[in-house]
Amino acid sequence: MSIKRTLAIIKPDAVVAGHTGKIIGEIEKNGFKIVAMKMLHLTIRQAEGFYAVHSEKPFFKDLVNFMTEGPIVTMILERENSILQWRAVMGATDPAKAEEGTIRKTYGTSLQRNAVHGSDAEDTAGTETRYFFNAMETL
Ligand code: IDP
Ligand code: MG
Repeated sequence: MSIKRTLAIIKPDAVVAGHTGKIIGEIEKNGFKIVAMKMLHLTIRQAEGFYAVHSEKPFFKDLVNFMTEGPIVTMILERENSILQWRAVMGATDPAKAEEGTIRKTYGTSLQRNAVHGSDAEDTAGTETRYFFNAMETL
């Protein structure tokens, strides 16, 4: 298995609650290398662009409002099989259904306010990392 990259986001609910450090600790403990990281406060347009794939979903507007309500921390993570491994560490989308010990189970508070994001496939990992980080930042 080759070393691959994925995009992780600590969402506004987890940042404002003061969980950033603990979540970064979980990431490192699980063997991911953080190869790029930045904190930023998304505009509505930026959040709409990031979640464009969900633009027809009934929860889209609420999701965009949530993702713009405060700062986020976005990171590129690297390890073997990083996309699936990061999704396993995050847990299921709905914290109520996530496994014990996962980040979403521990820090998520609702289906929407679920603390973290992770890319779901190789193509989206590529698109999403390029959305936040330019070529020079990801060497
Ligand atoms: P994922 O983050 O586990 O990949 P997606 O289905 O891609 O889940 O949804 C993106 C984000 O949209 C979720 O992480 C969650 O914050 C929000 N979301 C997904 N489904 C719902 C819903 O049914 N109601 C409200 N928010 C939702
Ligand atoms: Mg998704």
